Formats: sequence, structure tokens, C-alpha cells
Amino acid sequence: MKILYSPASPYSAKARMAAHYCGLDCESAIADTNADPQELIGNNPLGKIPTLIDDDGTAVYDSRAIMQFLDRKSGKKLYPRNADKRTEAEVLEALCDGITDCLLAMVYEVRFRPEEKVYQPWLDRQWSKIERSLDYLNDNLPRTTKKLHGGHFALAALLGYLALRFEGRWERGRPKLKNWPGKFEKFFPDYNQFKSQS
Ligand SMILES: N[C@@H](CCC(=O)N[C@@H](CS)C(=O)NCC(=O)O)C(=O)O
Repeated sequence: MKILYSPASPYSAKARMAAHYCGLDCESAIADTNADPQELIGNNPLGKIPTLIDDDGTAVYDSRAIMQFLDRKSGKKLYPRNADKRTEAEVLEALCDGITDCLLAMVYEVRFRPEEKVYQPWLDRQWSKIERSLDYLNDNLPRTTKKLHGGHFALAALLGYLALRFEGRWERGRPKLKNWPGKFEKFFPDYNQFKSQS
């Protein structure tokens, strides 16, 4: 099994951490999305990462489909068996991925548009969603023990991306959220190796 990824990609960090946690034999290969490499677009016409390629050639994307695939592959190691707890984990993952979507929209707005075309009201709208959601997370952190699930990995991926691209812009007034990675790392000591980096 192989995951196409890039070191900065938060969704890739989530999927790679999850595969590692599940104890699955999974190789990682860097793919430059800007160059549309054949291995990537041949397996995922969207040309996005993460894209997982199983040993039999099955391609799986996006990151949430990958997470569910890893859960089935590992004999249900990634999400709680209890239905209510599973819903809770999946909604936490959706929230963290949703915040990441907003962050990425902001990064792409600045990266891919000519400076005079950057639309500030769009950036402001994304930022207000991010602020509201981070406040919610600060007040509603998941119980974190050695039994981790998809929601924990999505949160860890989000906080890794915030640290990489938005350091100093989100931490004030959110001490519990800021300190959560320290707690997570106790149960997932390889966090540093997987989290977003440039
Ligand atoms: N919803 C997708 C989002 C994936 C995504 O947007 N990945 C980014 C990198 S973090 C990407 O591939 N960007 C390149 C592009 O959109 O062309 C997922 O959860 O996997």
C-alpha cells in the first residue's frame, strides 16, 4: 500500500498518521500536485493528495475515504465501534478538515492569485469560520487517551498545519487547544515525523 503525499499537506498528515497507528504496511511517496505527475492523475483525476494506492492497484481518495478504508483494512482500529461515539469521531474529523479547507482556501487565494486580485472579503469570511470553529474546539476538546480515532488524527493534522502556516495568528485565548498536541504526542510519539512541514 502506498500514499502519495507532500510534506506540508495536512490531509496527507492525517492519513499517514492513521495508517501508522493502525500498524498497516504503508509506504509514502512524495507527489508534486503542481506538476500533475502521471502516477497521481492516473489514480486520482482530481490530482489531489493524499491518494492511496493499494497493492492490487485500487486507488482511494479523498482523505476521509482513505480513513474509512484504513479502518476496514485494519479490522476497525480507527473509529469507535459504538455508533454514537463513532458519529462523534467522524463529526470531529469533519470539523477539523473543514477548518483545514478554510485555511487552505486562504493560502491558495494568496498563492495563486496576482496580488491585485486577492479578494480580502473572501479571506475575512474564511477567517471568521476558522475563529468560530477554533473557539468551539478549545471548549470541546476530545477525550484523549491511548485509544485514538480518526477525529484525533484530523485535529493533530489541523494543529500541525496551523503551526506551519499560521503561527502567532490563532493561539491567543485558546490555551487548551494550543497545548493539546503535547497531550496527543504522549499517545502518538511519532507526531513530529508526520505533521505538516515545509
Ligand atoms: N478533501 C480533500 C482535500 C485534498 C486537498 O485539497 N489536498 C491538497 C493538498 S493539502 C491538494 O492536493 N492540493 C492541490 C490541488 O488542489 O491541486 C481530502 O480530504 O483529501
